[in-house]
Amino acid sequence: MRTTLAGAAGVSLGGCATGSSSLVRTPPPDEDGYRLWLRYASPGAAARGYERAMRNIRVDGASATCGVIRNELRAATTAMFGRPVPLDESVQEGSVIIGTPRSSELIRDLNLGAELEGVGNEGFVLRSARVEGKSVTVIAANEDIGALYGAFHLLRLMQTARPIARLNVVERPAVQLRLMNHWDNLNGTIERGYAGRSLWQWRELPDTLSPRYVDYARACCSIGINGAVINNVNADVRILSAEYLRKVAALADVWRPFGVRMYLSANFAAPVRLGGLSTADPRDPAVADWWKAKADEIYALIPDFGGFLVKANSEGQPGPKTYGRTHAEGANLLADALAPHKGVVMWRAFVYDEDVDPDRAKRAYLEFTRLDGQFRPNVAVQVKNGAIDFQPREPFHPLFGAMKETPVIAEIQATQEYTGQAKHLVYLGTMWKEFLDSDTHAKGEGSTVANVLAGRVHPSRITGIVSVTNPGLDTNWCGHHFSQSNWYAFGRLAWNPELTAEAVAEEWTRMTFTNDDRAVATIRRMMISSHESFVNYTMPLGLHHLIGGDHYAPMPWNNRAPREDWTATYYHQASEEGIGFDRTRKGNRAVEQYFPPVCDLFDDLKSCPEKFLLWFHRCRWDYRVKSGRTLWEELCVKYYEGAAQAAALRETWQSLAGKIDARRHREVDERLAIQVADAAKWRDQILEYFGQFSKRPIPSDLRLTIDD
Ligand code: BDP
Repeated sequence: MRTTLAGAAGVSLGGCATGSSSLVRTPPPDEDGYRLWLRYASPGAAARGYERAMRNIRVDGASATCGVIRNELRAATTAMFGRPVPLDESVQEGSVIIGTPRSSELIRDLNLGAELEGVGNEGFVLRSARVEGKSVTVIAANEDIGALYGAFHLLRLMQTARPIARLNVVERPAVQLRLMNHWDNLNGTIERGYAGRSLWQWRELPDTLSPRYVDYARACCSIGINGAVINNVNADVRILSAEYLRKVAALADVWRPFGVRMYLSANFAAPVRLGGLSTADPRDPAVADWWKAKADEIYALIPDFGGFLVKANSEGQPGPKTYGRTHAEGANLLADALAPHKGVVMWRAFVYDEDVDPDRAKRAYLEFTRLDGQFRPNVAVQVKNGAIDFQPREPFHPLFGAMKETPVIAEIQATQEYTGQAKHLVYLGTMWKEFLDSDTHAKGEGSTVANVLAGRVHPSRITGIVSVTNPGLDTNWCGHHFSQSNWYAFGRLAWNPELTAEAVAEEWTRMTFTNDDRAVATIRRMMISSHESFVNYTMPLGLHHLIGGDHYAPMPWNNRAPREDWTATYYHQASEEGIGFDRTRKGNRAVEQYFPPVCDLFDDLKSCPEKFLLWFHRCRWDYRVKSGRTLWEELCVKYYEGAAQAAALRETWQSLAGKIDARRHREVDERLAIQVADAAKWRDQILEYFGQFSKRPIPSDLRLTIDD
């Protein structure tokens, strides 16, 4: 039996969450984290003002999306005020009126033409206005989905204790594709997933629909995410079989009213492995026919299917190079099949063929820049934020800004593969802002990555930011309660990369934990410093890929793997002389992949930001860094600082006892205990290892701080 949308969306919100008075001494009731940032806690003292501005809600329009707006507002107001705000047609002092010029005469009469023209299909205008002589709040959009985003915006203002009396908000998303990338396998496991098994119940689908599918879509939609690739990039061909497509279509049906479109990872060898052809060569007409027929089959089931994501000729995946063809020929093959249906191909640039260059960091740029101009209009190249692989810190990938005629979309990773795997509290909003704000100088100053992604540097047919994501079947979706903040930050920053990491952290904290100003400030500070601390106790000063095993603990001694570029020693190159990878003009010239003056900045030892020092430079152990210390001393300082910061993080969290419900407080604390122990252990192991090369002791004052 199918669960109805209304039922699932309304009911699953559950009971009401607790308020925020700073007078509260006993902790609020336990919560399990299921409701994410959609708890709709009582707004405390602000409730009366909100209720005055929300006497009734009028949603003009009959679509399923309008139904979602009604459900969400009814459930939210019930939780916040203890009673639902009536949904009716009346216009009175304090009405909230929602609609589009097509669905609503009232909205049409407001003459918002100019503003609405600027907000596109997904944007909205949220405004305090006078209608029929009454003070009302209006959410106007061109399409119902824009109105839904506007409703979530209004609810966010209330959840974060902001005034809603004199509103004048005009919003539109910065990029078109804001997609979750799930690395979920058909057997229910998740590659690099740390929050339980896959959300998608393949055995139950298509007939039984878990209410979680609705809550997932609500969560995505509430932060502007408008699509999901639901299967692993290491793609099982069966996802394209008739049997699975029916299941996929059932999920797409659930998500449609929330504006969450369905995308699939496609295996390039599908014509052979699924279709029984003898080749998957893009130049073979039978192969092209197979993909065309497959696309037609998909669109018959899912008329608004978004398109394919492809990992080709990377880490053992099949691809066009298997047949002596280029990535462009491969991408175009699928693009031609999707084009009649307006679907897109997201072709990943996560490739690092050893034949291309000895340095893994240089390979994708070399392969893809030479193909610029050869892709079909409905292809975008999907590029990870850095040139290696979601390291705790990387300089931005040189492909951003370098492709003038090919849309480039960014892939970031909210699942914390290399950043503590939902055991460590690491808020990634700061790291992503560092990436988005990086100036590529592709067309002079101001060519930031965010501007490149928004198509403001090179005009772009397709724009997007996607994230490898973290939810699984764990009750709190993400394993660590704080890992939810990375899902949240992805959505918010993809919608608006101009937001600050601080603002996003604060919003999330208020919605997820409490509106107590002091507690909020404390949690925000914890979140903002957490990424730098993690870098400090794992890979400071530009070190990267000090990893092995399951990518959790740093293992700088790892010198054995099926490929050299999967070891750690390949990257740090520590010896008695020094440490670091020489990517300067005197070294392997990787810096030249960046535009001037970025290449000069990175190339010159004096100007290279120290956070990237050993990424670009090989330095002697006694090299003097800016602090006046030797490199070895500085490394020791960073690792000690990081471990101390981890310990301080836990102490700060413990000071919040009583402000946060006991259950979530305890569960976070338990993980912080692991983080503190790991940070100290990793510091000691890593410094002991590098000490064998530097032949220097750890400065005694550092050791003293610990022994004390
Ligand atoms: C790496 C992961 C691996 C993925 C690969 C990818 O370790 O599991 O398959 O990236 O992005 O980060 O394709």
